[in-house]
Amino acid sequence: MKYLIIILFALISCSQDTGSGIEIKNAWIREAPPGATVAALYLEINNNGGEDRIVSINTPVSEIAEIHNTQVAPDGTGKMIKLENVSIQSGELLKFSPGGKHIMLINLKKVLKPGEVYEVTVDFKNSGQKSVNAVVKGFSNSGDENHSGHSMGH
Ligand SMILES: [Cu+2]
Repeated sequence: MKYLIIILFALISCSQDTGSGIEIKNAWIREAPPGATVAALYLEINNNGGEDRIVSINTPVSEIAEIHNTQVAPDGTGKMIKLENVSIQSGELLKFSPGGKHIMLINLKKVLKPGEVYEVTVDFKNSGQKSVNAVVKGFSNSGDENHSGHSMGH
């Protein structure tokens, strides 16, 4: 019995080991109809390791991926600001979500249809490359109608 418990513990430890403490989850891309040149990618990065920094982001669907922040001016219009060298503190949950920080996929190579899944790779300064699957969601079911004007402002 003791032997079995040890094996179970080893299995649990294994499955929870993310290598560096960085975990990327809830990744999704907003659909891009024919003719669109940009799309927004959203995800969450949970850092259970030491302080780290995002070096670059790559996807198979665009030539460029930039980190942007949306700032709403007093007149209500949204403006996007490019962020460089985004750091993530130890214990931080960094969220990219509609109306705030997002990853802008620029020079799209293809049309993005709801339900499609693409592998996104984030390159961290200390933790190296981490990949996650991002699902494409349509405008109607992404649950953020209030902010759609901001994130589509490109
Ligand atoms: Cu943007």
